[in-house]
Amino acid sequence: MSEIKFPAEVVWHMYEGMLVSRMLDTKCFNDFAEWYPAFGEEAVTIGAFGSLIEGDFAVPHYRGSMGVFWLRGMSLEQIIGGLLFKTNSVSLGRLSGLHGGDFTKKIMPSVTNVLGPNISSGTGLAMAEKLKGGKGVTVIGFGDGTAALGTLHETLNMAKIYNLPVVYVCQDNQYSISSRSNEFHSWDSLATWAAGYNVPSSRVDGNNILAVRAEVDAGIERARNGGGPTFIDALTFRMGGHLSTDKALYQADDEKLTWENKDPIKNLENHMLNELGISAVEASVFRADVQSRVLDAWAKVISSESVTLESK
Ligand SMILES: Cc1ncc(C[n+]2csc(CCOP(=O)(O)OP(=O)(O)O)c2C)c(N)n1
Ligand SMILES: [Mg+2]
Repeated sequence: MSEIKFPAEVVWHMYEGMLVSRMLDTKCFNDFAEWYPAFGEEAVTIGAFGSLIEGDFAVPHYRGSMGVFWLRGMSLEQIIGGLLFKTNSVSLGRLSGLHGGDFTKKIMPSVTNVLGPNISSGTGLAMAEKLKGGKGVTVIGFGDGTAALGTLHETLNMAKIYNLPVVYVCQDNQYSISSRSNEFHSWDSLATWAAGYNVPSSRVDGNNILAVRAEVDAGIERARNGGGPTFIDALTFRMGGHLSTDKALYQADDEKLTWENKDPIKNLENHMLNELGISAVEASVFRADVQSRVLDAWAKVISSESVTLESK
């Protein structure tokens, strides 16, 4: 990781974002009957959306979306309010926490459980921005399973033809529920597909947040300067089942271990210890602080007013 340089405060912010995501997921995993965690995929979500500025648009994949909400300025209380159907939630309980968003912060909600439409509607945002002559860039996240749908292929072609300011980031965790992506994709890397539509594309180590962010930054710059779309296949691994009740018995033990050793949060911590000269104690104090902020916000929100039929 050492070859890619970011200012120390940017690295700390990435670390904080990954911890917020991991801790919210852990709480949901433990407390809810059913949850879809992004364990192990935080470098993709936090890396891909970390450079967006005020006029840009975020269109996150459902898995790990809460980390993106936080990056875009939603408070922990608002995010948790969305999970618990509280009156402080942006949608007043009409959208579940994972599928939420906030138009005022230019975060497109995925709205339904149907996969694929966020790719086309996100591309529509990029087209609207271009027609208006704005400088905003759209980053769209989606899974490797979702990438097999026609939506991505139609929109990639269109984005190229219309030279749209958009970066497509595939959160390639190698699984669609229990199916292995190499069983349902004809290419090893989805970047090959995008290249077929003449869209600049690459595969990046999705467990290295510095690499993800650097690659997405290049795509954002291309888009902002009128260079059109970019496609990034961020290769990562779903550390665990599709949802909390799935024990992922179809994942091989040695493979699980290999990827656990590549945990993106530990990866960044090692970089901070070795390159930024922070101590293990500093890292653990910081982790504990993020955890208590998440748990305090949760305790505050859980006892607040819930949405009722009368809520407006
Ligand atoms: C159009 C559509 N087909 C199938 C499903 C059922 N489904 C829900 S999550 C999921 C897995 C999607 O895999 P991927 O896009 O790789 O995302 P991941 O869950 O791995 O993050 C599927 C098939 C759906 N919600 N929508
Ligand atoms: Mg997947």
